Amino acid sequence: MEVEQKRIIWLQGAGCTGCSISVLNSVSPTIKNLLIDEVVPGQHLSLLFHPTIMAGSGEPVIEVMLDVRKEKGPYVLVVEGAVPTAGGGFFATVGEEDGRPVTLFSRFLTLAREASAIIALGDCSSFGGIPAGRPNPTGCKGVKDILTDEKLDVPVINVSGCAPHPDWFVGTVAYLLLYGLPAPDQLDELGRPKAFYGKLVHENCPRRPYFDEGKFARDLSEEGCLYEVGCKGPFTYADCPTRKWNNGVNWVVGAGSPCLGCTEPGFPDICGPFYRKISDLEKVKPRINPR
Ligand code: FSX
Repeated sequence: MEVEQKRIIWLQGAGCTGCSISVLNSVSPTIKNLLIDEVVPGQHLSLLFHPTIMAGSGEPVIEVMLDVRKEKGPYVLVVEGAVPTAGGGFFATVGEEDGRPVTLFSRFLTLAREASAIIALGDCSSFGGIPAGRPNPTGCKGVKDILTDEKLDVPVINVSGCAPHPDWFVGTVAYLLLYGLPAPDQLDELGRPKAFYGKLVHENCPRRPYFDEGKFARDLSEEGCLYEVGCKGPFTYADCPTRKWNNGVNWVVGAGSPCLGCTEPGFPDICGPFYRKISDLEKVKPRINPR
């Protein structure tokens, strides 16, 4: 059977590269399976450009990145990290043209225009995340906000989280390969796959019975719901309590720490201080049980 090559260009902006690290830690399939094998029968991912893991560097890889538009067939653009827009975007650059650095902002727009879909991987790329935290001197923005500003209508799937779970990325890619773009009712109002972000952390938290009976821990070592010590689970959508991390070993509340709200648009500004009860509930109320 002929194997179809599904081309991916992966841009990195303002972030910590934790999104890549998380995906590299995928267990089933492993990153080797993802890059070498057929992810779904008859389809192979062709990761043409990834700043951290590609072997090449310099002009040749920039050419590969740009040539993706000339060759026939669709490609998916993965964006990790926020896109700086202040000062013409010079806080992040990707390669050069005529000896001058080219901004990520400009590369992103060039590649986004012809992409069949964009996966905004991580909270920074989805909503701005930590790089866009107050006072945001670099003017960092998430992908969707930039496309809206530029009046570009390209399908975006937000795979939020700081960092995002590898399964959320792999599952999203597998869905794209198997079925194409998700129907609107498969995404939440923030453009995230409901399969992974459909439920509040609070709904499946093993400490939920404590919340219901009003038993709240006053410090992290106490028995009880962690809401009073900063848990953001009541307004955070993600399947961490059931999927867990590190191949299902544990998750944040299981390890005795509050959920930090890292999949949500307000992260980190409205989620901080992380270990204090959220003080301005008005900001998050609209996000509680909006469905
Ligand atoms: Fe952001 Fe990615 Fe947080 Fe880091 O680069 S979502 S800072 S885990 O890794 O963009």
